[in-house]
Amino acid sequence: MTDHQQPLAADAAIEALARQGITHAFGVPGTTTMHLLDAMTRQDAVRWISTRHEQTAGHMADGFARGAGRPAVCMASRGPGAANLVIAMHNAFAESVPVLAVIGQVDDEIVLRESFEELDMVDLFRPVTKWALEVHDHNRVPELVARAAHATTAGRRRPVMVSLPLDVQTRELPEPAFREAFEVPLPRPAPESLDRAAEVLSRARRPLIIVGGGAEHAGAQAAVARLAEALDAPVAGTWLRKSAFPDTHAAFVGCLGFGALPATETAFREADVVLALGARFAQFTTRRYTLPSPDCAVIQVDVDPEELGRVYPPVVAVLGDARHAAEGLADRVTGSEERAGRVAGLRADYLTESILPPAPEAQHGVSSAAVVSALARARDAHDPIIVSDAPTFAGWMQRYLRVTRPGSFLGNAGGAMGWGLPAALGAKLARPDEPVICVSGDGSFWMVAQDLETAVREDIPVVVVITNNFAYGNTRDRQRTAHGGRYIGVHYDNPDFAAYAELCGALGIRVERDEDAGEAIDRALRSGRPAVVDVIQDRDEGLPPGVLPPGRS
Ligand SMILES: Cc1ncc(C[n+]2csc(CCOP(=O)(O)OP(=O)(O)O)c2C)c(N)n1
Ligand SMILES: [Mg+2]
Repeated sequence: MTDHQQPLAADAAIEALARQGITHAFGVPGTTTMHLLDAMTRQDAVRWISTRHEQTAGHMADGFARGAGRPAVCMASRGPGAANLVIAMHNAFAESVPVLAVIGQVDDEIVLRESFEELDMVDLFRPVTKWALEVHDHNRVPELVARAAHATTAGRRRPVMVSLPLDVQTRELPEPAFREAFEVPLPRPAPESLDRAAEVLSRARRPLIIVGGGAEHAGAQAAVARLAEALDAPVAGTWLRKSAFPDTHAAFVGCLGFGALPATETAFREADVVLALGARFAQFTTRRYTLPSPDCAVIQVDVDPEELGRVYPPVVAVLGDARHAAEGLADRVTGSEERAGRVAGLRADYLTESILPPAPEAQHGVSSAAVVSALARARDAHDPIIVSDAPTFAGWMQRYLRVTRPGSFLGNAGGAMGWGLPAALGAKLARPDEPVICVSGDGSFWMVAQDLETAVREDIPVVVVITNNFAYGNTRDRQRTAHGGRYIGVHYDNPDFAAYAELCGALGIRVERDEDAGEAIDRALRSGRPAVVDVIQDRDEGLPPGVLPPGRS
């Protein structure tokens, strides 16, 4: 029972979250969040999960939001706790994921005296959120907490931070005024803009449709397929958005971005018209802004007006969601035999280039090719969600792992090492009936390995496949190609990760030979337990043949 007479503003904050549809909150407790946690004991709408670091709490909320399609909360206590969260919020911001950070702040009564762990939250989070706010009037807690949660999904999805000073939380609020939750529909594309876009597309000789995360979020797969067929145009995904369009479709020519195949880049380089559906022309997708030719006409469809023309001024800018835009365009465009022939040629090249190269005969440890085969086997047998944290191995999946089901591949284009394990845990909580495999580099896994304990304690059975090359491989490869092979600070030793997993109470399997990888992943998935498959690779194991590290060199 509560030891105070009246409900507090902290209780109202938790109820406001629940009323906005929040079901999961992740975090590390601290002095300034004790009342918020206490309020959670008096309700059961929001499940609290303690993590072993605020970074993982943020990434878990991110993985949950991506898996569920609705926001989750991460919570931290003032200065140090909040600072630990920033990396996760940055990643979610870069990836347009709706995460709400709730921070307990120093009391208003003593703020601005450099009090214990004091740090300006609004300043700290401003660059990594679409809205950062602090509430100073306890009467406004229900309103502003609800608006903060709502803002994560209204318009372009992005993180929001709300800071609640401790003495605001602990004021009595017997009759809070709650807001009703409501959804903001995505903007529908204006028919005139679709008319103009269809005209340009129908006249194009070498069009390319690029589908990004916005298209996947809008559920545009079927509509884009119909458009590609009506227009006779190839379709490319953006970097690591592998499940935005089915690999099996005859118009699909691969994903752009780091590790892209020549056929995919050719489709972009030669295009006279590009239709970008929920895609933002990112650095890797455009090969550092070198792929589109200067005369290429861009038609851009996005729900965020600020994204339209940010990189390339479009000939037609369409404010609206990708699914309705693709549907409207499919009804308007005309096909062409010449273009159909080009699509068939690019597709044939893509299919040839995306055949997995054979594993090298003489090599230490497990080849990356064998890991791709093992993942493909697991995909066929278990239809899992594959979560990619693996910096260097991501290039292998980008090229050679075929993905079809929407929402079945979550890639980390935000860049933060260590996103994978916690994001996989969040995704598993969001979609408990689907198996989840996280593929992580050894360096990345070890940055967040402590949260294997969270997986065991909270019974979240994900399988982590570690491509273990005992190196910051991505960085090592840059030293090889751009710094004359003068290696510094990129090689290290690892503990036995399978033994570590067992110590945490998870299943641990060590794999040392190509032929054992598939069986190990299968066994881990069938165990129904949190599991680590430690795939021992050569110290020089790295990128697919012919792929150079990204960068200027
Ligand atoms: C938090 C963070 N720190 C540093 C980097 C820079 N960085 C990118 S990849 C990488 C090495 C990754 O090593 P590992 O996870 O073992 O994957 P590998 O490249 O060996 O497959 C580093 C240090 C980063 N992206 N994120
Ligand atoms: Mg490594």
